[in-house]
Amino acid sequence: MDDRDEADLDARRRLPDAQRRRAAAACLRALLPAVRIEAERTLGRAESVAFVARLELWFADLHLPLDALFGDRHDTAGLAARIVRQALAAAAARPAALRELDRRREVDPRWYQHPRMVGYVAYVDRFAGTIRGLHTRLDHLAELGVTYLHLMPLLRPREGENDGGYAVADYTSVDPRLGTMADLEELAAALRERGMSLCVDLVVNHTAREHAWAKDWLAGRNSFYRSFPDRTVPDAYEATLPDVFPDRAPGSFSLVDEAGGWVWTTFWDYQWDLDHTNPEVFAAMLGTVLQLADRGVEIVRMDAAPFLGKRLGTNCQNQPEVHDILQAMRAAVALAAPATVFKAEAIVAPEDLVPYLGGHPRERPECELAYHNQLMVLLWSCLATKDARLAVQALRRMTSAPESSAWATYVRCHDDIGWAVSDVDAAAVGWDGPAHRRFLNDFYSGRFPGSFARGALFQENPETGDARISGTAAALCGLDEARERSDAGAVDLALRRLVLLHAVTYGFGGIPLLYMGDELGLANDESYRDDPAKADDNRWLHRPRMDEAAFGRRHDPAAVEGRIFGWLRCLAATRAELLALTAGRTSDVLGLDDPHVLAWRRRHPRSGVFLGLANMAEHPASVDAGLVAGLEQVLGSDPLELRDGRVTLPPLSWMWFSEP
Ligand code: OTU
Repeated sequence: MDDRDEADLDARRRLPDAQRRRAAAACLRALLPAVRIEAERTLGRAESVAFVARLELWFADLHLPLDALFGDRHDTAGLAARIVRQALAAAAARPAALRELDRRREVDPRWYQHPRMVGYVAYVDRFAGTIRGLHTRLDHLAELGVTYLHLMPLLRPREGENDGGYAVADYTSVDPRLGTMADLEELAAALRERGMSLCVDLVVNHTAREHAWAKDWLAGRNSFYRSFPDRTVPDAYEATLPDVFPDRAPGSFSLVDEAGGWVWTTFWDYQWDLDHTNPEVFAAMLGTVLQLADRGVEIVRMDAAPFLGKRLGTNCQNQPEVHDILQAMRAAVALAAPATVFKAEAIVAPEDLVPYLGGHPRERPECELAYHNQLMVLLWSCLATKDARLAVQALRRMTSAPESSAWATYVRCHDDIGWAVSDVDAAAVGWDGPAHRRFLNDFYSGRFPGSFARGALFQENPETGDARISGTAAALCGLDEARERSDAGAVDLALRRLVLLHAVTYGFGGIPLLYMGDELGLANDESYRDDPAKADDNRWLHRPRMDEAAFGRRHDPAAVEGRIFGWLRCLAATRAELLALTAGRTSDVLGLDDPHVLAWRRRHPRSGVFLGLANMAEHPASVDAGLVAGLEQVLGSDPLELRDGRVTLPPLSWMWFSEP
């Protein structure tokens, strides 16, 4: 971007909206007659009517961001016309079964907000060996009430180290170790049969350096990446760039070779950042999404979304370009495959998060879903401090997300936990932000005296003292430690913690994502150390293989696995019946007189109030009985007990209430 006039980057974004919309409308008028004819020819009468209706609805949402991104150097009208034709071709190639799905989704466009939604996240190989093998796991998913399956990256990665598949060498084929595109298509169809939606990653920020685009770029045949002949520009950017992997991949640039210069590598050195200021990159990535959508992928997880735009003097995250790219992509995909929704993977500060859901001063369609990493981090903070104050403070301060969106709520995922606790929130409860984050690392790595957790520090930065945490949910909840000591009381506490966290994510109003293995309390997996392609990355600690013996005990109410599994089934089944858990409306987090209790309330015009209570302390807590007046308990770790005008909450207990 150093060759562009940085001062002008926002010139088009600053124009009055009305003026930008008029330009888009004029462009659409010019385009429509020809597209009408082409659409009718390729799609037939009925489908073409729908396509044109979508075009009229979405065109401004495509044109505005394209113009902001590329308008200073490219002809926006020409570009928009090209993207529309790309979408039309994808619409024409869309299989009949997916067109039927489009119809259903157009009737019920907020399908992803239904309380029946429950997600499951798994590595294909670690869960089921291969994509075909997954068919034998569908009953398991159905038992857990799963309606959404996120398979970790499965497109063909580079050989050797590949960051768990996030270094893609070919977006058009599946990792041959896992199966084929045909297998994926078949799986998507089998999932649809059972009312489950397939979610797949789009690694949009970077490709593997072995990708054909990178090879062509090296040969001078495209300009998909950028390189810098010496350290001048990289140094200028790095002055304000935080390190994502400071421990094993410091810096954000890597040397291609003496002649090739330095290329942008936010993550590992074999992951080359694409140059998203080039419209050809946009079109190529769009092609990838459309292709996946036409195979039956319904949810596209936009990996590392915050990093798509780079501006000198910033941390190069959450820049305006990022939102323009996602919005333009959103509009283009809506034209071709309206059943598809986007999920933003933006693990950023709370104030930067809501824009990914389209929550800007003027709302714009962007991603329907985004990870609620605040809730995740705060829940772990609650368990360590045995107190809910910070969570109450931070959740109350969050801006609400657009009504059309849904949070993906989760306890654990395949990544480390980064302590995105804001200094402002910490200060508001009388804590020091950096000191609290240090405490959390000490606590979850097990070095804090009395800690029950068995995590490991990830990417410790000796310069800043920052670190993140790896480890399975069970290990972080104390189960590994308790089992090692064969301490039945400690096992009970660990299970209470694990179920408590899930009771919040399942009851918070969003799509709860269950991470494979957590339904059985799987332990840390140390075996990654023996594999040279994994040994450098301790996130593999919490990416275990499905343990068949543990799996076999899932229905045994006396076994640890059976106890967890039973609760998760109950949470999903109960949730499905509670209209107030429809995503989209904000949960009101309540300020109570007992600092140990996290309480949240949701309302739905058709079903009234839902109330959730969670006692984070390891001793009893209580709340005013008035809170539950007129409500009935629908689920809970313990039965409701009223004493002296208070609801008593046993240690680490949780309860769900609803209007009868
Ligand atoms: C994502 O995570 C993936 O979830 C990781 O597994 C990948 O390694 C990475 O992208 C590269 O593809 O920094 O520590 O705000 O938090 O994109 C993990 C988003 C990461 C980042 C996120 C990234």
